[in-house]
Amino acid sequence: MCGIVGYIGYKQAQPILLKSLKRLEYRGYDSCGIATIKNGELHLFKDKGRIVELEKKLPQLDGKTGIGHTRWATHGEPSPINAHPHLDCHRRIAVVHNGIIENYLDLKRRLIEEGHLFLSETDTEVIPHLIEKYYRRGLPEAVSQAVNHLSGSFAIAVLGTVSRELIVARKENPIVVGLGDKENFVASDIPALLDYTDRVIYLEDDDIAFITSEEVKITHRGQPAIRNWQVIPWRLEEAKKAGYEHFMLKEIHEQPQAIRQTLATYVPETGTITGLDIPRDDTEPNILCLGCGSSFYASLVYGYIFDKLGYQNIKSQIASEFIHSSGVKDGTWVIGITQSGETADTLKALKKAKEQGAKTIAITNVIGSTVTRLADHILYIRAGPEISVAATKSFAAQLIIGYLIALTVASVDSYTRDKVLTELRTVAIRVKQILDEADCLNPIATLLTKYSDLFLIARGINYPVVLEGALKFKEIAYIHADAYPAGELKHGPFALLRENTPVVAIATPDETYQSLLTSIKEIKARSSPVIAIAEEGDKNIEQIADEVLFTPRVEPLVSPLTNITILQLLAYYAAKERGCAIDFPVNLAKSVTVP
Ligand code: F1P
Repeated sequence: MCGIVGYIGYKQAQPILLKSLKRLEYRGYDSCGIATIKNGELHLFKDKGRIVELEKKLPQLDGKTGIGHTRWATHGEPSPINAHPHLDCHRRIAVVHNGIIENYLDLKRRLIEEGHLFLSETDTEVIPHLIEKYYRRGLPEAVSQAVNHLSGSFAIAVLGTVSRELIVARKENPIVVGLGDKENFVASDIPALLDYTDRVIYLEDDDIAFITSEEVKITHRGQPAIRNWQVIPWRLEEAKKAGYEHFMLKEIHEQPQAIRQTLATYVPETGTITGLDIPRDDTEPNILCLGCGSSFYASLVYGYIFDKLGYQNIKSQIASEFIHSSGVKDGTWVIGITQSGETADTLKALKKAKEQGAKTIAITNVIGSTVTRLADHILYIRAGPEISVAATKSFAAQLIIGYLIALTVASVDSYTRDKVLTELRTVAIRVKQILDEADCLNPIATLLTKYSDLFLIARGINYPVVLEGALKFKEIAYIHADAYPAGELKHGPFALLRENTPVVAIATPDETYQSLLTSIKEIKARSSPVIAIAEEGDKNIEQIADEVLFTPRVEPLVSPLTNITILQLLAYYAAKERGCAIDFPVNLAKSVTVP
């Protein structure tokens, strides 16, 4: 949820920390701060608001060692006092933290009894005080002792005035160490490091790294540990806006590439599917897909894809709901879908499934992310870094993996398999066609901003697509949007339909088309404006809908990829018209690392 950065080397830390923090703002942006050390003195500046605002007020904090933080509040409102870094009583130790310390009230009470002075309402503040309490023979020993007393989840970076080193520790929250030449870096996520290095070490749970400008020493539960570094496959350009006004628009435009790259990873140009890391030797396994938000909606599309390819043994569940359920039977394939690979609810659910004997498969975009160390099998989507909080290209890439698993698990003949693969290659071109004419969607998006409620409907495989579309309207345009399978309207929602409740209907051709037309007529009879998404050349629809957005012809099975592109663009333009902070929606964060 929060973003952590750290630097130790021969350059001034402040500009590096600020630049890195800006690349992590998608993780939280309600307050921020940095601390540096120079000549044994700690310099601190923190405030409410985003990094650009902090930058305007920030004095020059000298020092070639420093830590920084951008926050998504959990304990205590966004305020300068609650912003990180937090300090011990004597301003000798500074800590930034991502996660939740579950036993902080207990620790805080005891530390106060022992005379420690607390300033904030955060759970984090117990950490510098605990380190202070155990400080005898230096910072490394004190940090190692302090973390043993923390329950909950955390990634922390610690700075002390006495020795020139950075110490980081992790438990169930991400943190990576970036390796430079006579300098080293720390960050919650890769985009923060891309300006400086492409070599990283992913820490494991219960690791502590002791970092100087020359070396990185790691211990695991007190014992020395070796962690090999890896090369980051992403380029810096991919984490920049590249001339687009927002990351979200850029990422929607990268959708054809995300589809193509993900496909190319598992399907050579002329061949069949290879290298899909899924359990072998199981006939007709029970499959349960788990995810949150967009990733969960992707899993719902999987259900329809599998069904259409003749495989019914698949279900989906919201990860945070699965946690409270009785779970799964031994041997079930449990597929955890998570773009970031760090979503706490999905990780928790997957862990539970694994403990119950499930065969776990992770679908993720982030190499080395926590889920890749948890699951038995890993399937990477190749979407490139996704910065905007609202998922777009990762959703499309997740769908591609769904098609490939379905084609592998269902007993489809080679003709069907080749046909679907050809359709998937073609759909990237069709999505590009939509993007080339994206501006035409602007007037309809503007029209939608006139209303405070919006309904979206579809039937069959496009039902999860309207759920995902509605999520985009809520997340970035702050328009209340509800999605329904069209058949459900008459079971309740019709009571809400009026002239001021527009309905966006996906009416692209498939076996549900006629029923969908009937639903549209029923809606029109209740005078709600209908905006239909239909295949180009569809004359029927023009007669009944108020507005029609035409999409290029694709096979119904792959239509979620074209239809979601239209909904993403509509939500984007609506948000833009409303002047919303599109990449950084209020109260949200991209990487939800708290359960
Ligand atoms: C899941 C998710 C995203 C959503 C937002 C919050 O993330 O719900 O779908 O857009 O970013 O988190 P993930 O598990 O796919 O990383």
